[in-house]
Amino acid sequence: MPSPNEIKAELLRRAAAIGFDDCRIAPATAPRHREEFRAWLEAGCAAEMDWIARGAEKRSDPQKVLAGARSVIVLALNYWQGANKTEERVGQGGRIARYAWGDDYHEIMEEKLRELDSYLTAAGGCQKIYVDAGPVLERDFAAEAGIGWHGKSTMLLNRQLGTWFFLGEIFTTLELPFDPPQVARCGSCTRCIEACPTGAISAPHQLDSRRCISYLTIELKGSIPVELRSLIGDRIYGCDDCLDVCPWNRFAQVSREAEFSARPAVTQMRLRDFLALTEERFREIFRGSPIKRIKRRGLLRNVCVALGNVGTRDDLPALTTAACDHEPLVAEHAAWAIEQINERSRRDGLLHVQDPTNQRRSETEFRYADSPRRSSSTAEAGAFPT
Ligand code: B12
Ligand code: SF4
Ligand code: SF4
Repeated sequence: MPSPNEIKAELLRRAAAIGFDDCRIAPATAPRHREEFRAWLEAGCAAEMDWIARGAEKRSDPQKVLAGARSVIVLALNYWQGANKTEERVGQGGRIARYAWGDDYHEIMEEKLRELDSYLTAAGGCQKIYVDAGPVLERDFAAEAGIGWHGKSTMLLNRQLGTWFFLGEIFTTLELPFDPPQVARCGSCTRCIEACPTGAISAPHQLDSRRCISYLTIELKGSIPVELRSLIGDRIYGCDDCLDVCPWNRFAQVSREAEFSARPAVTQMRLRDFLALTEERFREIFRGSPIKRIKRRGLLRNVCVALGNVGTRDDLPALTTAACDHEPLVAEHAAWAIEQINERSRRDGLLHVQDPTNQRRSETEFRYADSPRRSSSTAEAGAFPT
């Protein structure tokens, strides 16, 4: 049998060979922030994600995940596709969070993790693998293993990858040499907190899902609270604002995974084109994409909110059809969007009449004047956190 050091060396070699960007090991002990996690649940910050509370016991004790677990191997996979692509689409196609531009990371990572699992089984271990969906506080194990540190946005930050990476874990009964945690490097920076359009980061390391656009556009199944709709702007799936502003993303390198590159639906469709999608066409376009999870009804709901915020009178015919959609969720949000556009047009008309120079504001100017706060890009980042 190889020694623990030999197993670790071979594991790292294989992880790099199959494309992981980092691989480190933490002890399979109770996660450091389990009490904070409990408090987060009790404060209602998980919103309607009841599945998190259901798995709370396991999330607080790795022995309940895998009896006899000794080590948690944490793997990071970069998905960064280069700068500015989302900004280019502002107001046209609606913004989609970068992690969802290409193929679904769950399947891509699970396949890679299974390869490493086979090696560890041959080395005498018994394993369980997780990507996102398991009852695991992934960022706590990742921080303990030294993959990065807990940013104030709650994102895990890595010195080379910034925030743009996924996490996966292998719980194993093998006792492997552990890696040391890293020191936190946010310093006095608070950009992510300031950039959040909805104030969802209520304090450093505290995220209230009830206000987070990522939650509202992906996890929430029903109607989006009316008071939050205007703050969503043109985001139709997830949100990257607290990631975009992070100065550590200056060091991000384009991912080596071709599967994460953007699909045509993500880069080419205009907002109102999404409203014409049938169930069948939606499935075709988003097969193998994370976006398929929210189904046609979820995507069209989000598109209506975005059009309500940035749309023009040209979008009204498509919205009028959507207001009769067979899904009441879509119909309700379409009716709201029509009201918003009409209201803007009325105000635009008033401004036009009141303006003595008769210089009508351009549609774009008008749109942005009424749109929610926009975040600056990483490229504009000034002070670097110490
Ligand atoms: C539920 C969930 C969400 C929810 C809630 C997010 C949240 N912050 O809790 C919503 C839908 C909002 C969401 C959004 C996003 N998510 Co998400 N999400 C998860 C999931 C499934 C569970 C997170 C969880 O347990 N939350 C409970 C809270 C308490 O835990 P936590 O946020 O991880 O907080 C940790 C630290 O903040 C720390 N902590 C707590 N208090 C304190 C205090 C101090 C002083 C310190 C130092 C630390 C600390 O301990 C906590 C436990 O580790 C994980 C996968 C997993 N199984 O872990 C993915 C995961 C966190 N998500 C991920 C991603 C990519 C996103 C988005 C970027 C997607 C997007 N672009 O729209 C956004 C980012 C929003 C954000 N700022 O976090 C990645 C993050 C990778 C990374 N580099 O960090 C994960 C790890 C999935 C994966 N396998 O890659 N997500
Ligand atoms: S993902 Fe968006 S809404 Fe959620 S905390 Fe970050 S900036 Fe705020
Ligand atoms: S934006 Fe600043 S405070 Fe927020 S995670 Fe990045 S370095 Fe930390």
